Amino acid sequence: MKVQELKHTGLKQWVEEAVALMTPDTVEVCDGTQAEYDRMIQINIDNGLATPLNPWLLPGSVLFRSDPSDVARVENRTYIASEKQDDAGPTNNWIDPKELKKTMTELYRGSMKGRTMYVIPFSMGPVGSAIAKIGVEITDSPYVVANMHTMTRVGTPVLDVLGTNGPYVPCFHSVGKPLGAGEKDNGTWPCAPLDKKYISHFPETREIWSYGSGYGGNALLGKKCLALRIASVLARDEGWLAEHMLILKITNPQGTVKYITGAFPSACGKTNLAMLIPTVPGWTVETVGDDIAWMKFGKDGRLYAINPEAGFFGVAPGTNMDSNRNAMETIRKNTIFTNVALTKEKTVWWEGIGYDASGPLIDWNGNEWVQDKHNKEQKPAAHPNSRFTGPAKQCPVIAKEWEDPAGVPISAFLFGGRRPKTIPLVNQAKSWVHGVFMGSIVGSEVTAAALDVKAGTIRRDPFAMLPFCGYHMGDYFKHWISIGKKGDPEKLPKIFFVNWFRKSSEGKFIWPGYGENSRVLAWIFDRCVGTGKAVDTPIGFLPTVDAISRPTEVSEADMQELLTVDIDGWKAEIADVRQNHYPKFGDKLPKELYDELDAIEKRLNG
Ligand code: OXD
Ligand code: MN
Repeated sequence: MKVQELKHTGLKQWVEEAVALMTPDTVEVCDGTQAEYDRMIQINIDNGLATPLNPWLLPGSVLFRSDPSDVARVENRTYIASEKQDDAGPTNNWIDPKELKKTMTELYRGSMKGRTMYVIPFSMGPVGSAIAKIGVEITDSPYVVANMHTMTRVGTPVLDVLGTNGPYVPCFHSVGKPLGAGEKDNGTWPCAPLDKKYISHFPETREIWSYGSGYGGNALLGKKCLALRIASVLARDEGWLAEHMLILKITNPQGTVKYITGAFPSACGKTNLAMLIPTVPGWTVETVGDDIAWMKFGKDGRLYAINPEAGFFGVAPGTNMDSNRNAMETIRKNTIFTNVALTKEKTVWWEGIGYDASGPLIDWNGNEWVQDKHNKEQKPAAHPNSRFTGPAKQCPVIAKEWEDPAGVPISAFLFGGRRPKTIPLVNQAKSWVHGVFMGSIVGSEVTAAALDVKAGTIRRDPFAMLPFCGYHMGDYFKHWISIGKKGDPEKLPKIFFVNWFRKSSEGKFIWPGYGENSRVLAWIFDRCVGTGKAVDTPIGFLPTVDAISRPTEVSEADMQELLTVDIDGWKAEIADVRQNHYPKFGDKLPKELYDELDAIEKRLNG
């Protein structure tokens, strides 16, 4: 479709202005068809940026290798450009929006020379759903177009919903690599140097401007940028929740269904939990979403969640038939792999895929790589943050309700992170505010999903939203407290803190995780229906030691340790929150959370 044919006059004008600024050679409005997806992939193959994979083993799938400087979200180049710095808060980077727009306008000037500008109308959430939001992304990357096809709902049906004057979030994206006359990418992933990359959000005007990176969360603007950073601001203003949460459906042996959402920092196995295969007989777990939940109160006073996405953008390393069989089945076809290794048979391989490399591989840098299991220093063949982009509808356990425009009613929220010590296997909040307290102190050992944080340390990541909250985190806590005040306590989800990552003094994991987490989910489910045995402790309700069935590989002593309150550890935790964590939020930290901190401390001392 041509720009001239756009019926939405505001949108048409916005695109025309972008064309005048970015001066692409041609412009295309995306229709969202399979033919368009195939063409985007073919353009990348012709440019030497994509390798088609074995059509018998991985039909419809391709492999991309990005530039080594463009492999993860760049948090130190991500900005919340609110009018007042105080509204962005201490955990976001801020630049005055006028200044930032001036800088970025100069970067965008002529940035699409030699390229095609694609205009992608997309819907976050089922097209036409009352909870869904529409965005339009302008990009010069056919890789982004193809990924957006899988991750969102794209094309003409979205324009039909927009009509002639419907609201949309305008999103600019350019890889920042204009081409000279006759120049081609020729196998070189286009992007700009780090100091020219900007992932910018303008919360008051609800705009997103991204420049210089072609990688996932920096470039697929529906996901982290719209569905979390901008949506969190909309949610605050409109009284709902936009959260970094998976959504799962769980059915007990009697056929009763509950829906649970869970917030875990990046790289804590959210996708694995969302698709887990229960080891507890008679229970079923199905997937509604693996990364983002938008929740609104329904007429019955319950919170209903939708998954605004249409695909999974999952971390490949560590994914295998044991850790996540359903993800492996999902990505058997029509999948975009980025920065994994290539085998001679033109299939894919990564560290933790569950078997050794069958021979020499091509690593994510494009070099030959021969597995050497004796060399602990060997660089990985797949980048630790290498990804698959696969359609959610291909997931064998996708719940039938996953596209229900009304959403699914939520019974429980989980919060968790990678915590080798102190935090028990599971712990139920005594009240809504206690649950908000739990969310506010989430922390995790750092891994590889972001480029610019040091691996191995624990970073506090409140509600797993640290890199994704579009406004002051203190105000965000306040918003959570206000949701609790608005809701009927009987109907609000119950809140649980979980930790699958406890380690022994020898540094070994003492809980097996993965499918065995269903034992914990079963207890959480039981608590939601009013059964499930628990003891009241200073930090919350913990299961009695016999309330959760014990996996054979967990000793009785370890089970006891997983379910015991580590008084000294918790005292240290509380002191750390009081001294190092809460003061960051200044006077925006709600008083209710300090009261909660005092109350827990008192109970621990009592
Ligand atoms: C993601 C992330 O990619 O949280 O989902 O980093
Ligand atoms: Mn995520």
